[in-house]
Amino acid sequence: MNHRSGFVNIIGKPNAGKSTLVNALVGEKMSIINTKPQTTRHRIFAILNGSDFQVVFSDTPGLIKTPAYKMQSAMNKFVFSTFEDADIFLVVTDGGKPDEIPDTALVKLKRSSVPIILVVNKADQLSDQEIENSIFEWEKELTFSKTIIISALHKINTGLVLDYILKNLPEGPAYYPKDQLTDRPERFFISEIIRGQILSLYHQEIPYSTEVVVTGFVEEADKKLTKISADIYVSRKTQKPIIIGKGGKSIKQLGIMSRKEIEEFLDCKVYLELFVKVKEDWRDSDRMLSQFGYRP
Ligand SMILES: Nc1nc2c(ncn2[C@@H]2O[C@H](COP(=O)(O)OP(=O)(O)OP(=O)(O)O)[C@@H](O)[C@H]2O)c(=O)[nH]1
Ligand SMILES: [Mg+2]
Repeated sequence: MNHRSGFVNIIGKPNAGKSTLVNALVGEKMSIINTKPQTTRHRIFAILNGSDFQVVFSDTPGLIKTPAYKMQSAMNKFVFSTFEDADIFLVVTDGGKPDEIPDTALVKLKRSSVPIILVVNKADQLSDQEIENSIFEWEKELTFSKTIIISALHKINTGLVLDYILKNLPEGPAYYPKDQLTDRPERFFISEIIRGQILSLYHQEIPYSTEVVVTGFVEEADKKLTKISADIYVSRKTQKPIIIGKGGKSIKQLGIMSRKEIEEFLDCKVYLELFVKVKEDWRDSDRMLSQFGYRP
C-alpha cells in the first residue's frame, strides 16, 4: 500500500470539543481541555504515525467572532493560518449553527478545495432533533464531504473520523520523523499544564488574563529530579494577590496540582517554583504578545 500523509486542521467555535477530539484521535493528552471556553491559545501539531501513514493534526484556538483584545485577534490568526496548508478540514460544532464562527472563516471554507468533514460533537448530551437541526443549518451554508456525529469525550464514533481521514489523505511521504508526536518542545507542555491548572482553580477574568512562561528547566544528572521555574503573568496589579491567595494558599495549591501533573508528564520527581509578575494589559501589547509567542 502507498504511504499517505497530510495536514488535518481542526477548527470551530470555542469549547466545541476540538482539543478533546484531537487527544482522542492521537491517543495522547496533547492539548489541555477545560470546561471554560478559549482554553487553547495556539496552533498545536499532534502527529499520528502508522507504518503507511502520518496524520499531522492541528488543534487550534476556538474562533472568536468579535475579538476584544489583540491576543484574541492573534488566536484567530493562528486558525486562519490553517487555511494555507490543510489537506482535510474538520469543522467541529457542539450542536450549534454556522453563525457561531466568523463570516470570514465561512467564506474561506467555501473557497477551500479540500474535503471538509462536519463533526457534530457532544452527541451524548444532544437530542436527535438538536443534532438534526444543527446538521441542517451547517449543510445549508457549506458543502461537506462527510458528516459524522460523535462524542469525543466518550470516544463514540471517533474511530469513524479517523477511518475517513485515512481513506482521504493524499498519497505522499511523511512530513516529520515517524517518532515525532508534536512540533512543540517539552517546556511548552509544562507551561500549558500550569495554565490548565489556572483555568481549573481560578475564576472569572483570571485565567483569561494569565500567561505562563517556563524560565528554568534543569534535569539533575541522575535524572531523578527536574527543577522547573515558571513566571505567571497577570494583566492587572489587583490580580496578583488573587493568584497568590490568603497566606499564599492559592498559589500553593496551584503549585501542588501543577507539580503532580508535570511529574506524570515527565515521569520523574519535580521541584516547581512559581513567580507572579504583573504586565499591565499585556494582552494588548505587541511587544508582550511577541515575547509570549503570539506573533510570527
Ligand atoms: N458531554 C460532552 N462534553 C464534551 C465532549 N467533548 C468535549 N466535551 C467537554 O467540552 C469542554 C470543552 O472541551 P475542549 O476540548 O477544551 O474544547 P475546545 O473546542 O478545544 O475549546 P477551546 O480550546 O476553548 O476552543 C470540556 O469540558 C470537555 O470535557 C463530548 O463529547 N461530550
Ligand atoms: Mg481547545
